[in-house]
Amino acid sequence: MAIEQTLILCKADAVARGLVGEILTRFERRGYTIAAMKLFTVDEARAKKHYAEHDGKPFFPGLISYLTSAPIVALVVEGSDAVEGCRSSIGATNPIKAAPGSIRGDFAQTIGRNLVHGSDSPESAKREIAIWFQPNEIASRKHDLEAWLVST
Ligand code: D4T
Repeated sequence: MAIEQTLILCKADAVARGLVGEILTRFERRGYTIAAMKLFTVDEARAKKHYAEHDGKPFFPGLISYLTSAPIVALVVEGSDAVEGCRSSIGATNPIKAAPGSIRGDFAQTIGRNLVHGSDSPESAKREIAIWFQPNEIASRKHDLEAWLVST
């Protein structure tokens, strides 16, 4: 068991559709804690930095205009193996393949409007968290979580 932090973005459609509370609830009910949270109007530079690995792909321009189209909510979510756990709560990238019960499986229809981002590895999480938050904006509860969570 490792206490990890992961970056979650409630993308433009999640905010516009009033689904931020629902999405937070999914993570909180699973026992993850929110270590940081901020509403952003995203500029193109930050969006391109976040999605740098996809630069040059056919869907890149659409992805950037989606992320910059309206306010988003960025979060640092913390908990045991939080990177993988949050990805499973979010569901497959293409909502049509996302299991019912996952966020995308319950609330999204298309890959171009898939509501939520979650970091795909601890290394990506570190890189992405630094794009969206200053270290002093993150309130880690790592020590409380370690005491509370029992590994087997
Ligand atoms: P994000 O990064 O938004 O959490 O999505 P995933 O981690 O699940 O998936 P990804 O990095 O492969 O894709 C990033 C982002 O690009 C959009 N996308 C992706 C798209 O519009 N068309 C495509 O063909 C692909 C592969 C959706 C998510």
